[in-house]
Amino acid sequence: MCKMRYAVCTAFVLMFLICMELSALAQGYILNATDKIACPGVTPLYEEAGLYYTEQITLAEQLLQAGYIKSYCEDILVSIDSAQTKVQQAGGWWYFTEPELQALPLFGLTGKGVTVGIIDSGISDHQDIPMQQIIAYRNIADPENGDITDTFGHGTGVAGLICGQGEIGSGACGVAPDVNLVIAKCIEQEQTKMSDVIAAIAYCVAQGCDVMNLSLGTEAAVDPAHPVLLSMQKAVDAAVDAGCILVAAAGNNGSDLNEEDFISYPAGLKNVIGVGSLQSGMLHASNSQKNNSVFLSAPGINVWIADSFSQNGYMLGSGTSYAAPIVSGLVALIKQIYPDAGVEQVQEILRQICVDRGPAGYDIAYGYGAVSGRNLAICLRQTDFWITQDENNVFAANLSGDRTVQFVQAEYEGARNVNNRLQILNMPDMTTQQFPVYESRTQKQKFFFWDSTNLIPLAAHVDWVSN
Ligand SMILES: [Ca+2]
Repeated sequence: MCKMRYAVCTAFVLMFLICMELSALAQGYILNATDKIACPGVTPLYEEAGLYYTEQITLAEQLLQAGYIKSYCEDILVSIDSAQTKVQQAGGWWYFTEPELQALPLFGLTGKGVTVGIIDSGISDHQDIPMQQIIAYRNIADPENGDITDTFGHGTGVAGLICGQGEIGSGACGVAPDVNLVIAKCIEQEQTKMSDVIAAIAYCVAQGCDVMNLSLGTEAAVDPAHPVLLSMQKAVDAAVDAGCILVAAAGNNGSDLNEEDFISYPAGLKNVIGVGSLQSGMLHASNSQKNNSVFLSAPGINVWIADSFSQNGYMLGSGTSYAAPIVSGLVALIKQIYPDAGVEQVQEILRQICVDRGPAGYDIAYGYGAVSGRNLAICLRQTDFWITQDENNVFAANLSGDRTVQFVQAEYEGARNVNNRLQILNMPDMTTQQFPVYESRTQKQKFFFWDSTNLIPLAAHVDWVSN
């Protein structure tokens, strides 16, 4: 069957090779196939999703007539965040000093064992980015060319926000420093094609990515019924079926185009987590897109990013491009605890941990709200640890299962260990208090963290040895 198809296609191609010089090849076509196609002039974009590509409209038409494809459509351009701006100025660690995110590096959740795909302009060597954690890479537009150097100065910043290991106050800091990276370079300069984004998604799935970051999107208004979006949705659905979580920048046209129906894709596609940007104070950034593609918001204005071009290696970056990777990093933490979590479960967790802002409930500026790493840590660790308060105002920490803790009395006099329950007698008047504890079975010192404002444990740095 395949051979027959190949033969038929070959005949088409022989015919069209003659005509090729006469046709305009600048724009290619995405093919929505009924089955696998092996045919000169046709390249696979995402075979599992039935998506292929050709530069020859006549070939696309012939394949349609012969029933090999259900439809085809013109490829469209996708841009790295057009409004992303970078400023040569120090600062910008606010995103890690906000109460909602400040405890993140301490939570013992680092994304270890999770793989994040970065579909962007490549990556350049940077002192804060753990290049050894790159487990696979490809130049999507030019697979023969192994070079994935960041030629635009965007992907490196995105990578730093996901897994940068720099110090707060000097370096690029990410929320999931131990993740593995897959680099799918599909952008040389500002723009790429939707077909390359589809091929990049396919590549990331094939490399076993748990999470994909797409800090890019369509700039011009696209009809939601445009066939290219149907193709893109097929690619997203196939990736989601494979267990991937896709996170995308919602776009930066909030100020210019204050229309609710201006949606950037892929953020606007079903099952893609669209991210809006926040400025200092965790407030909506005015240029961040306002529409129902925004699932939640994250810091994205004047954040300190790794930069491959500036002299000191850093810039202040702004745009939803830089909000999305913070969410991708947080999703990696979710995947660390729940490796099999699908997009619906991840979305439910994200809904729970967001801090509602703006109009009550979901709104098109903040989505479900401002992302909170602190709430995420509580959410992810709640099965390990909980706190009770009795009538004498005694707080007790309990561990699930047969685990026990022994409090190091000398460290904090207001607590004691009673029947393997950690009792905290006098709550310290601090937002977050760190308590060292020993786990009896391993005798290893652990820490947990306590939010005395909300009387909730931020069980962190507790890498319990399972039975
Ligand atoms: Ca709201």
